[in-house]
Amino acid sequence: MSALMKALFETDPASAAILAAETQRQRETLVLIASENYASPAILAAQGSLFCNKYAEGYPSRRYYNGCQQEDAIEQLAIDRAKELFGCEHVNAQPHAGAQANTAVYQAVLQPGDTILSLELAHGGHLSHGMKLNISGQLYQIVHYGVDRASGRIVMDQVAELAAAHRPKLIVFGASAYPRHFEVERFRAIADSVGALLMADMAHVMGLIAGRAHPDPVPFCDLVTFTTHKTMRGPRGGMILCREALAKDIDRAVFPGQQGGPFMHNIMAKAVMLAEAASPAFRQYAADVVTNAAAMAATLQARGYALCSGGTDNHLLLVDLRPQEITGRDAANALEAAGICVNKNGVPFDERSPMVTSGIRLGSPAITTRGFNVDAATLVANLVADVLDNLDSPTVRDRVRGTVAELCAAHPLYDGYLPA
Ligand code: DSN
Repeated sequence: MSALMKALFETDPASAAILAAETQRQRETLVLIASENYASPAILAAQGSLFCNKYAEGYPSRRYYNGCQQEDAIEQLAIDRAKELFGCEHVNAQPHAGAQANTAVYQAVLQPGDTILSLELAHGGHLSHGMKLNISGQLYQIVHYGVDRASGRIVMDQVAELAAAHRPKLIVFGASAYPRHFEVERFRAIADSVGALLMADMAHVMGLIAGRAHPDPVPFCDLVTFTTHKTMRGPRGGMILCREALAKDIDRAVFPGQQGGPFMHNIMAKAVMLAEAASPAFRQYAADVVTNAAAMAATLQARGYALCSGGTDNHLLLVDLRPQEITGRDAANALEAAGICVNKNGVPFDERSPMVTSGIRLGSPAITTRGFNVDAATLVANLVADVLDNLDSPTVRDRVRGTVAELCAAHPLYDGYLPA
């Protein structure tokens, strides 16, 4: 155990015991939650660094506090690495999360009452794209496009029609539960046809973009937001990329518009994440995430499960459980009991509530970080199907849990972090 961990166990045994239990849970379960991943030891070290002690309101070389030389250096390093990796004009590395990044964009480029055109939450969108209880839904007029009932794909003709009818100031694409690529060039053309700005929220797929395993929207968009802890495999947080013309407004909206002191320890971890994401190993990782998701999709389909949109282009699958007449909640609970963690998820045109749902969302990013290849991903998908086929069978649950334990033992996590 490291000296820092030793200090934690000595200072606060109660908290340390909870961390130990969580470490065990992460080591002994399979994570198929599409938005989760494992940060590297280097990223954990950066997040636990003494950069957490420093106030540094402002931006590199324009701070409101003294003593920020190393804060300037680390934030500039993160910015320069992001510019290089994504080929963008301006970077803001300070948003505490994806929702803050999106809210800052809205504050920067819109006035209250302006119109945003975005994907319906129930069709795979995100809270911060205009849900009525979110600040985005309260400050702005929201118009939503959706997916086609048969194909499960975004209906681009509807996007064009809604844009022409409502003249949005901002068009947003990006999603939390959409398994397909986006028609970026068509979005750009539609935005241009009505004089709207175009924002991509790439929270889910930015790691695939960094690893060149997903079409790159950056050249086509005025603004790109993303979270750093999903496929990017970094610390929890958000970032914004934009054109130089919007740089001042974006920076002002993040600070002082939305936030106070930046989390410098997290910005250090973002810098480390960007170095990792530029490596050849990360390119292989991104390719493997897509290959593993495709293998899981094919396996589940062969076992008789319906996938929204009929498959996947990226890291996630949305299983529609309506034909089996089981709820997403029951499916997710049964899988958790068998050692496999997924989330219940509404499917487009779902009749059930978001707390029950008719689907589950699966993703390959975490198991791929853990070193699972296509054969192992296929086995995992078969285990999922075994549980779903036998939802109430303790025998099947125990057998699957045994296989999960073997898989976890063969793909150890965070060796030496805490005693096993
Ligand atoms: N909550 C995230 C997800 O699970 O996709 C989106 O922010």
